[in-house]
Order: sequence, then structure tokens, then C-alpha cells
Amino acid sequence: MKNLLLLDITSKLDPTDYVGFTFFVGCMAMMAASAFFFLSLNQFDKKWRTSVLVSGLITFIAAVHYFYMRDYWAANMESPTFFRYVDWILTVPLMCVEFYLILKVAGAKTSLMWKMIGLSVIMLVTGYFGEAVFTDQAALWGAISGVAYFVIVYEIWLGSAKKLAVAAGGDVLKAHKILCWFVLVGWAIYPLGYMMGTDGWYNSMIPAGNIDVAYNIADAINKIGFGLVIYSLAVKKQDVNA
Ligand SMILES: *C/C=C(C)/C=C/C=C(C)/C=C/C1=C(C)CCCC1(C)C
Repeated sequence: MKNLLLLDITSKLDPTDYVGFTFFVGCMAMMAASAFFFLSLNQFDKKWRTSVLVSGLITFIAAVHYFYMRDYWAANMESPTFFRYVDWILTVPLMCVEFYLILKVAGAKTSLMWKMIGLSVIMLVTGYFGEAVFTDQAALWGAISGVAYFVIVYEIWLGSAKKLAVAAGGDVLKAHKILCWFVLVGWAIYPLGYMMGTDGWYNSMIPAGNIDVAYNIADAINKIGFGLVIYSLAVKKQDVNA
């Protein structure tokens, strides 16, 4: 009986519920992006198909989580933190895989990929601790998470990933640079959202806002935008080879 009631609630979307609205739009945007990436796969040869496939997997995994998160929000009017982090722990490592895949032309090794995946897992697990488990120490866990984030930023902007991108040159270098900006600016929205939604010394400095709106906007920019950069790199490379 209780479940039936919940289902009934989820079918309604209050026009003033702008958080629910961004969850709803998120579902559609992630679905549309996935269809776009998957349906484009045939035009690429094997070398680039994997990269575009991973772009599609990232938005598809997010789409499924967005359907759950939208319903969870509508039913409970609280943040679907658990689904959020399950989504991220699957999709963020895949974004690290994308860096590796495009840098393979310059001889990137799987050790680079695993290093970045490891860092992203540390970033997300510690963030989850602060947001959902040890909420009294949100600032401390957020700071640890932030360190892992900065190491990722360092790795791609100045570290070995950067060197590989320079060695690859041309379109790969250009795409790598744009992806670096996504990580530096687009990903920075997440810690801002975190500071809006958790208690810490930063509360007086950060404007009030809804954590889910920040995360939803960031996800749309980062998952779809990131995927489109990979897609257009594949298109360019395809033209060169043709
Ligand atoms: C598709 C999802 C993406 C790209 C998610 C990225 C998430 C982050 C970069 C989260 C970072 C965080 C910090 C740097 C500190 C506070 C805790 C987090 C997990 C929100």
C-alpha cells in the first residue's frame, strides 16, 4: 500500500519544484545524449569507436541513475545522495578511461589509467563519507577529497598525461586541453555544491543554494560536454584517415 502511494506521488511534478525539474530535464538530456553517441558508433573505425562508446556509456549510466534520483526526490523531497555517488563512482572512472584512450596514440600506459581511476575513487569515497556518513566532519572529508581532486588536475594539466598529450600533438592535444578545462572548471562546481549542502567553516562564504541543482547542472555540462569533445575528436580523426 505504502509503495503504491509513493508511486502516485512520483507521477506529479510541482511547477515550483525547480530541483525536481532539473532531475527531470537531466533524465531527458542524458537519454538523448546516449542515443546520439550510440547511434553514431557505426561511422567510426575501431580505434575511435571505443572512445565514443565510453562517452555513451557515461551518459547512459547517468540516465538510469537520473530516473531513480528523480523518483527518489519526488517521493522524499531529500537528496538522493546514495544514488548520486553510485552514479559518480561508475562514471568518473570512465572519464579517466577516456583520457587514457585518447592518449594511447602517444603511448599512454594502463598505469596512468589506474592511477587516475584510483585518485577519482579516493575523491568520491571520501566525499561520500563527508556528505552521508560522518556529516559532522564534512569539512575534513571534503578537504581530503579536494586533495585527490587537485592531484588529478595536476596530472592532466602538468603531469605525465600532459606530456603524452604534447607528444601526440594536433587534434589530440587540442581535445586534451578542452578536457583539462572541463576538469578544472566544470568539476569545480561539485565541491561548491558540496559546500552549499554540508556544514563547515565555509558556510558564511558560500551563497545559499541547492546541492542537487548544482550537481545536476554540473553533470549535464561535464558528462554531455565531455562526451561531445571526444565525439568531435573522433570525427576529425576519421576525416584525416578517410
Ligand atoms: C559525472 C560526474 C562527475 C564528473 C562528478 C565529479 C565529482 C567531483 C569532481 C566531486 C568532487 C568533490 C570534491 C572535490 C570535494 C567535496 C566532495 C566532492 C565529492 C563533491
